[in-house]
Parts: sequence; structure tokens; C-alpha cells
Amino acid sequence: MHRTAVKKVVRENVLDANDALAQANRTRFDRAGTYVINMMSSPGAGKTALLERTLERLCTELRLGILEGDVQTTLDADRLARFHIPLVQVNTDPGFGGECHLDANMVHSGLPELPLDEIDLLIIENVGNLVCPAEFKVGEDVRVMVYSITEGEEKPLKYPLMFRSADLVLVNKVDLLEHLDFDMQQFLGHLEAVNPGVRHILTSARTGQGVEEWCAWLQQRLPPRLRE
Ligand SMILES: Nc1nc2c(ncn2[C@@H]2O[C@H](COP(=O)(O)OP(=O)(O)O)[C@@H](O)[C@H]2O)c(=O)[nH]1
Ligand SMILES: [Mg+2]
Repeated sequence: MHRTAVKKVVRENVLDANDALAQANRTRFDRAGTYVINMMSSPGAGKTALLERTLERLCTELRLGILEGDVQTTLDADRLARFHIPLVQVNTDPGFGGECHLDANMVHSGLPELPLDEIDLLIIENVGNLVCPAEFKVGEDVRVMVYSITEGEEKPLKYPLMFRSADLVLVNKVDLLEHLDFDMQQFLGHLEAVNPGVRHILTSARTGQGVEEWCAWLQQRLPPRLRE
């Protein structure tokens, strides 16, 4: 077989194996009654900053839990520790070869440290990367992508996978609009081209813009027993 064809088969096998593990995670989440969000973005788009805003808003209303993915360090977990909610850090280096994403097995490895039966909503902050995380299901109910306007208008066209797989796109750092040449209409056109009809919300973790709308979206998606 040609080398490229072999690589393709190996890759498909890896993704099939991951899908089976993701399904096992899913069964576990369902049994515990835990709704799961997979939050993805490039490094620095504002996932942790938006999570801080989200926890400030929802902590008293829902039983939340966080699984933090990073290549190294517990820096993001440390930022969220003040909320005193169940939180686990999964580092992909060295345990998982420094991978640029979380896969179903890595998420599975963090679950023993989370009291799932006591968590209504688990938010997984994936490793920062604009491509890899989108390839791996981890057992989530929905995918939320955070996109920073500092990344430019054309990225949906160049790196379509994550944009295409997102159920919601949080277009973040809009407080910086006046300082950038970012063309919002053009960006939204590109987003629509790769993921027709996908919902987006303009957010700023700095000013809090859009956080209410995002939390409302989130609450709408929850099973009826968890809604306000
Ligand atoms: N101006 C501005 N800065 C932001 C916003 N969101 C995040 N940041 C900053 O962007 C940097 C990366 O944010 P972080 O939450 O760590 O991104 P993550 O890597 O996706 O988790 C930090 O310096 C944040 O303070 C925002 O809405 N507006
Ligand atoms: Mg982060």
C-alpha cells in the first residue's frame, strides 16, 4: 500500500478507537446526569477568561465542574480555584506525549477525580489549538468554540474543521474592535460559508458583553430539570 494510504488507514483506526472511548465517556456522563461542553480555541482566544465570567454568573445556579486540558502547568486550574468547584487538570505532557488536544482517553483519565454524580454541567477546556482538538470527540454534548477577533477574518476558510464542528461560536475580545482592522461582516460571512446557520455570540471577557446571552444559550441546552 502507498505510504499516504497507510497513514490514512492508521489515522482512521485511531479516530475509530477514540470514538468508542468517547461513547464510553458519554455513557458515564449520561448515567451521572452530567451535561458536557467541550470548549475549544486557539491558545489565548479567551477560554479561561470567559470561563471565569461564566462561573461568576452560573456558580450559584448550577452544580458545575471543570476539566482543564493543557500541555503543561496548572496555571488555568489555579485561576479557577477561587470558585471552589470540582476541578481536575489533565496535562498532555508528559503523560500523553505532549499532545495538542484532549482525546477521549485523556478525559477518561481525569474522571476519577470528579464527583460526576454531583455535577450538572461539566465544562472541558481543551488544549489551545485551532485544528487538533476538533478531530477528537471526548463524549461531549456540545462543542463551543471561542474565537478571538485578533486572529483575523479568514481563519474559518483556512482552518475550517473546528468552525464546522462547533455548535456555537463565541466571537471574543470585541472590546478591541475599535483598535483593530477586523472586518466583522467578512468574518461572519466566512463562518457561515463553512458552517451554515451556526449561532454566534459577540463576547468580551473584559467588559462582560455577551456573557448573559452565552449563559442563557447554555441554560437552554440543559435538560429541563436543570433549567431555571
Ligand atoms: N481585551 C480582551 N482581552 C481578553 C479577553 N478575553 C481574554 N483576554 C486576554 O487574552 C489573554 C488570553 O486569555 P485566556 O483566557 O488565558 O485564553 P485561553 O488560552 O483561551 O484560555 C489573557 O491576557 C486575557 O486577559 C477579552 O474579551 N478582551
Ligand atoms: Mg486557558
